[in-house]
Amino acid sequence: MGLELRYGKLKYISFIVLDLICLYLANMAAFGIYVEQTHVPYDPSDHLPVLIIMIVIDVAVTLVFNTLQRVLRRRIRIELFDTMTHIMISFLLLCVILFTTKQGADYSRGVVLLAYGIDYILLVTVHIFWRSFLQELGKKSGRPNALLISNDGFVEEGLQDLAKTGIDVKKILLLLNLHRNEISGIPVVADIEEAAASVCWEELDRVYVYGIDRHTVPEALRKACAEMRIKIDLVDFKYRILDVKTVQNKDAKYGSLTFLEERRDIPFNIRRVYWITETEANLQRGFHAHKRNCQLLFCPHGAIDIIMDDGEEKTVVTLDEPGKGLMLMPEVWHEMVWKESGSVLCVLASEYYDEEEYIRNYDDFVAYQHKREEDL
Ligand code: T46
Repeated sequence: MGLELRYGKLKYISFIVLDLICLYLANMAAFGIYVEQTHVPYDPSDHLPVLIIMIVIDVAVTLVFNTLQRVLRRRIRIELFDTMTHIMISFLLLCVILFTTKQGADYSRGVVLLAYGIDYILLVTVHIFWRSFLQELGKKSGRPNALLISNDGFVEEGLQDLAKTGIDVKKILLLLNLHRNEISGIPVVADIEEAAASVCWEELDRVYVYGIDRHTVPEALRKACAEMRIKIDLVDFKYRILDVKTVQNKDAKYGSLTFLEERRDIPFNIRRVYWITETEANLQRGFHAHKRNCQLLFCPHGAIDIIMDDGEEKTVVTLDEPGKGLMLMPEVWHEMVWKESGSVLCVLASEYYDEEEYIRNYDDFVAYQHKREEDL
């Protein structure tokens, strides 16, 4: 774990400490300049009560207004603006406090004004240098650092895939989390807020979505990524064959039992279940794609071919045993062909039935695919 704390808080704290040092130095400099210019016989300790109030205000403004929120990825313009906002709020609060409590000596106003001016220049400079230093430190491994968004069913596969492409997954967000704290030594963030905070503070270079529908990426995370200018990459797959757990009794007369568990085996929330029965051999159904619906198809009895087409290539998977499941992602054109009469198709779906969400014309499907690619 090294020096890194949850939320990258150490970096946050380091900026607060630097801000306080700047404030102190700015006050000392302002006091020195003021005394030298005006030749007033004041001692620096006379300024101490005001300085303490300034420090308290500084910390409060940082925490309450979250003025350091984007400090790790600020560009110069944002740096100038955010730091100015911080200084202005602090200055106004200080004026109110000094006015109401009658704190400070006659010269305080001049020193305070000068101190905030010097503080502004110091803060901007220190932030820029400290940020570059931290970014250099973060780049040490030379490999991109990523947040992986996935779910229990697909996370391990996602880690392996990303490792092959030379990406260091630093944190994992599980959308359907069964209270796992780490996977293969990589910490699992507790919730979406923590993931968003990680994006803001951990200098992550990439966010990968693996094995879940792109529409389920939480809004808070989208916003954090947009703010930090991090692109959300979708490690897309069109389908997966799942080995559904089957309990085979030693005595064949008891048959076999196959079971699926939400969250453990199925990487989406099940909103709907349907099944197709009383079928003839060679029956053809389907001929559509879904915009959002993720589905798990299985055939507990008989054999059914599922023909999938992503607009570029066709793949056929035969469901011919109860323990074979087909996880079918949205935006895949699919057709089903019954190989035996009486075969049963069971489907678990992530969405409620909504005809608007179907694409039932192949040309529309191809056009939709092209549009999606352009949008990404
Ligand atoms: C899919 C494949 C594998 C409903 O009213 N509610 C439902 O939940 C469903 C699934 C269908 N319907 C109605 C809509 C149609 O009027 O049932 C009728 C037959 O549906 P469809 O022609 O879409 O059936 P299939 O076998 O072509 O497709 C079905 C699913 O609809 C589809 O989502 O992926 O099975």
